[in-house]
Amino acid sequence: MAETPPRCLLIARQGPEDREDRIQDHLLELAELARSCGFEVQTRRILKRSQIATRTFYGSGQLQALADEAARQGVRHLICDDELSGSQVNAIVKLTNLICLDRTGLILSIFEQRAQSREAKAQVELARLEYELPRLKGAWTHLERQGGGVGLRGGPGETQIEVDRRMIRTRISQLKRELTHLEQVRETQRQGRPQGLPRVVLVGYTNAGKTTLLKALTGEGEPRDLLFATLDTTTRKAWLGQDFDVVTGEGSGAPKHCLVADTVGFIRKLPHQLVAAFRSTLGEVRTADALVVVADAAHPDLEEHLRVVGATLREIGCAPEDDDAQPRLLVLNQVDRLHRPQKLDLKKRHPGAVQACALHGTGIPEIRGWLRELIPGPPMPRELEAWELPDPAYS
Ligand SMILES: Nc1nc2c(ncn2[C@@H]2O[C@H](COP(=O)(O)OP(=O)(O)OP(=O)(O)O)[C@@H](O)[C@H]2O)c(=O)[nH]1
Ligand SMILES: [Mg+2]
Repeated sequence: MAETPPRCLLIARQGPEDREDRIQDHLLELAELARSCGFEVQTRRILKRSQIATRTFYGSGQLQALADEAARQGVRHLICDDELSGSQVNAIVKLTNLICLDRTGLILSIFEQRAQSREAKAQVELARLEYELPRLKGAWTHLERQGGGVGLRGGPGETQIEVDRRMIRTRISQLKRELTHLEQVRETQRQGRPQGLPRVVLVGYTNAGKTTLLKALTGEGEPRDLLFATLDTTTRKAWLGQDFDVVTGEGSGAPKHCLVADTVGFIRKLPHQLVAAFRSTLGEVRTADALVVVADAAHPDLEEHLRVVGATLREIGCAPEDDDAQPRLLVLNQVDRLHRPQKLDLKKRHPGAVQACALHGTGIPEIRGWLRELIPGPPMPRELEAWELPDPAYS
C-alpha cells in the first residue's frame, strides 16, 4: 500500500517593499518544490511583517498561531520560503514543535532524493555539508551556554561542535578530492566522444521541458512533471538532417549529427552551495559549442524565469557578450498551452526565439535547422534580449 505523503504548512514573509502577488507566486513555486520532495501541501500562508524578528525571523506571536493551526490539522512540517539561519530554525522548532525546513534545505532534500550517479551523490553531499557547517553552532547553543554558565572555556558543547566541525571539514576535503577525480574522468570521456561532432547543451528553468526536448531531438530521455527530475547530465546523439542544401542542391547528402546534453535545471535562489558543488556538471555548459535555452512559455512567470536563467548562466561563466560566447537559441516551449494572441505577443517580445512544443514535435525542424547552420561556427551577431543583460537583482 502506498504511504500517505507527509503534510506540510508553507510560509513566506511579506515585507513593506514586497508585492503580495510576487510572494504568492513564490509560495506557489515553494508548493511545487514541496510536492516534488514528496510532501502534500496543507496550507500556504503569507506572514506580513515590516521587521524581521532576529531570533525567530517571523515573530513568536504569528508562529505560535501557526503551531496551533498545525496541531489542529495534524501537520508536522513547516516549510519557509525565506533563508533562515541555523539558530532561527532551532528557535522556530522549539517554539512550534514542528519540523522546520527553509527553501535551501528543501531543495537540498530534493537533490538528495534524486541523486543517482556517484558524481551527483558526491556533489549533493558536499552542498549539504557546506550548508550545515555554519548552522552547527545553532544546534549546540544550549550546551555552549551550559559550558559558559559554570565559567568554563571549551565546555562540553564547544568541544562537541569542534569535533563535529572537524569531521565535516575532513569529509568536505574527501568529497572535493573525489569530485576532482570524477571531473578528470568526465574530461577523458568528453575527449573520447565522437570527434568532430558539435556539442549542444540544453539549459533552462527546472520543469521547462529540457528532457522532453532531448527526447524529441534524440529519441531518448525520461521527462517527468517534477522539479529537478534531472540531476545527471545525459548526452545523446541527435540527427540534424542531410548535408544537402534544398535550394542549391549542393552538399554531400551525408547525415549531419550533433551531441545534445540535458542538464540540471535552474531555479530562483538556487542555493549557491549547489551551484558550487555542481561546478563540474555545469562545466559541460561552459564548454559546449552552443546553448539551447529552454523555457516554459505558458508559465505566468516566464520573464522572471528567463532572468534567473540569464543570471545563472553568468554565474557559471557564460556571459553572452564575452568574446568566446557560444551561439544561443531561445526555445519557447509548451506553446501548445497558449492561444494565438499570446503567441503573437511572445513573437513581439522574443523575435529571435523558436516557439515549440517538444511534447508533440512542433518547432523541432526549426531547432534542427538552427543547429545545422550554427554549429560549428562563430556566433551570429544579434542583439541581446533584456533577460540576458546583467541584473543587479540576481547578482
Ligand atoms: N503541454 C506540454 N507539456 C510539456 C511540453 N514539454 C514538456 N512538457 C511537460 O513538462 C513536464 C516537465 O518536462 P521535463 O522535460 O521533464 O522538464 P525538464 O526541464 O527536463 O525538468 P527538470 O529536469 O525537472 O528540470 C513534463 O510533464 C512534460 O511532459 C510541451 O511542449 N507541452
Ligand atoms: Mg529534465
